Amino acid sequence: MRKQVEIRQKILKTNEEFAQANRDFFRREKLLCLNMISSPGSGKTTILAKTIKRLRETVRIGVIEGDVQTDFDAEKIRAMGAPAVQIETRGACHLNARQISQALDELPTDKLDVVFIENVGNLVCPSAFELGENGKVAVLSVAEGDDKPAKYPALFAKARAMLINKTDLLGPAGADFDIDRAEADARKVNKSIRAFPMSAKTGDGLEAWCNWLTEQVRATREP
Ligand SMILES: Nc1nc2c(ncn2[C@@H]2O[C@H](COP(=O)(O)OP(=O)(O)O)[C@@H](O)[C@H]2O)c(=O)[nH]1
Ligand SMILES: [Mg+2]
Repeated sequence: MRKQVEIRQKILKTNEEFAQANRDFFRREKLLCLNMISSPGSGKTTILAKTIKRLRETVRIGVIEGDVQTDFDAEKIRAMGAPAVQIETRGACHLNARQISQALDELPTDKLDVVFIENVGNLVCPSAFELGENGKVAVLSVAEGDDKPAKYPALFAKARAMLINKTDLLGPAGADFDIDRAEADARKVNKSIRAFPMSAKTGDGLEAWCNWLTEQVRATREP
């Protein structure tokens, strides 16, 4: 047991060294980096694709995609005209900072304002591994249930923003999700978290999220 604890500490220490190097890089380049974390299927890739389309003229976005297998998501991002690098973790349930450091070499970071990291779909492991990002963005969809912030507080405690996606599925014949409850539970562990209900499918709510993102870019460029 002690040995396992030692191995885990070593992994986290190595990860922190790479995370610090990434952090220094983002600070030097005045580049915003946001780490998106959610369960599989909540809509991260769709939200990113719609965000890229909407902000095409004003914010230059690049994406690092993390999945256990396939490069489907990087292809979807490239189809929107944005640069994307796919990391296949081959079984691992989260991205680590070394992988991000390598992926950054493949992105034209000098021509970007934001690097989004789409982490592997999982509400637990990714929030334990710092990647050197400026902030985390938690994504939920209304089909997952409004109790997730209460059940998985670690992610919501660290996130700058929470996106509540698929609001088009709300209604008597659809999903039963109390947005106020989800927000209130997230605020119990994080008073400053911003909540953005949205439907990436219909575009509803995307404007508020894109305005917030634009403001985050501005604050990173001119601190
Ligand atoms: N109804 C609805 N479906 C959505 C919405 N956003 C994404 N989806 C669908 O949900 C599925 C998973 O989306 P994806 O973006 O791949 O999720 P990811 O695994 O978090 O990247 C896809 O079939 C999307 O078309 C939404 O706002 N409303
Ligand atoms: Mg995806």
